[in-house]
Amino acid sequence: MKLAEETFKLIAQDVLAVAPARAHDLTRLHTLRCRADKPTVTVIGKYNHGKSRLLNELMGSDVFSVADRRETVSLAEHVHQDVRWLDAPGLDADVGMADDGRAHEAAWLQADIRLFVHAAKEGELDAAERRLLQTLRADEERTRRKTVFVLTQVDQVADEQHLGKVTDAIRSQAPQMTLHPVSSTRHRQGVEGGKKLLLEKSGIPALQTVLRGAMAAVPDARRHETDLLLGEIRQELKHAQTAVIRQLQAQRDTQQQQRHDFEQGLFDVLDKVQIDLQPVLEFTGIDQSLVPDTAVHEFKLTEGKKERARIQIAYSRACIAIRGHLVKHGVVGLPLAQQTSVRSLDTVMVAVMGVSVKYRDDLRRIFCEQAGRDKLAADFAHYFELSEDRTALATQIVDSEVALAGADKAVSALHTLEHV
Ligand SMILES: Nc1nc2c(ncn2[C@@H]2O[C@H](COP(=O)(O)OP(=O)(O)O)[C@@H](O)[C@H]2O)c(=O)[nH]1
Ligand SMILES: [Mg+2]
Repeated sequence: MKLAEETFKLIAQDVLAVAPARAHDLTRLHTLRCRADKPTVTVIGKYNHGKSRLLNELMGSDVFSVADRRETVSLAEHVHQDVRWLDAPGLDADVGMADDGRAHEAAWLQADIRLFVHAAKEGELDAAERRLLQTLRADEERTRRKTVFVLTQVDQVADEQHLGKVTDAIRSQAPQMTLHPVSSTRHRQGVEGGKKLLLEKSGIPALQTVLRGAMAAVPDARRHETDLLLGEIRQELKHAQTAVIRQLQAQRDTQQQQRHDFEQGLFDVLDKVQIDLQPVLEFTGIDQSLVPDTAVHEFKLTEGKKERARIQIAYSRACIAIRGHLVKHGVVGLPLAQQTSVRSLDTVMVAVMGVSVKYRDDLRRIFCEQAGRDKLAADFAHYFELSEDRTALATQIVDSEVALAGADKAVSALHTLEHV
């Protein structure tokens, strides 16, 4: 069934977003699914080798412009007896890009059958023609689009013997190809003069028979080509989809594992801190740290000062242990939005713990009670998630999710193309 242009365009967009290298195949599919009904025949070959005239003779009318100089700059199209004939510009090394583009369009995007045209009087194929022929052959193997080798202007060659030499030479250059020698001039003379022998000798009727056979095979070839292109694209999309699913899974696993390692590590550190704090927290009698100093004690070392120093040191050690854990897990600073102009305060430790701890009760509350530990775990996890590597990973995951959505969309778009 033919597909609406607009529908195809939307599908192509989705597919191309995932498989940009398939632009050419999609354009061809566009021809196959939206345009093509009549078999399309085009010519391909160098300037002045008689392409336009050959098409005129095959159709039996002078539709396409024939010239001794460079002609046929645009793609000319004519429908004749249910066949779409396309006259393409010539291919030459010194030809501008525009002509090459149009010849490419005709041969690769439009045509079901290509007539590879080479004038007998030019002798052997040149390197560019040989390359082109190889490409056409390879494409025929893949897509089943036929290339027919037409040796034109055979009347221009001195005699049969010379023609034999030329055909032998070309056959050895392109052994897989069958040559179809023709003369448009003889054909025209035969038609106009009603000369049957000349007509036969022109090679055009024989070529028409070959073409009829090729045209009969076009519907099958098109089905094959459509299935082939869709199949290849489908596979590429599935590959892309699988790859992004795997990537996303790996990223999520990493994300989870890192979080788990961070939390587990912090628990272990807090357990150790708690044990280390025990000697400081356990005391008998009165808590000297709570006994205030007075002016009299200003330059004296009191029990209260000693105790408070012990608590400070214990607290510092706890902080060092936690800071070590944070750095190990990439929590090296405050997120940008939270930074102040006072660099020494710009740390996660200060943000979570405050500036200092003086009393045993504070140490107990912060490090030993469940609520305190839970709060530490939650606060540090918060900064862990805001650290550079973690936010980068989170961004990567979002990117992968977007890519996966794109791949899913492309797969279902292609599915539509396959089943509408
Ligand atoms: N003698 C002779 N001249 C031909 C034949 N076919 C084409 N020509 C001439 O070759 C020139 C180029 O032909 P054209 O079809 O325009 O070549 P194109 O550039 O490949 O399309 C024109 O002058 C044609 O009349 C042929 O079979 N015999
Ligand atoms: Mg031409």
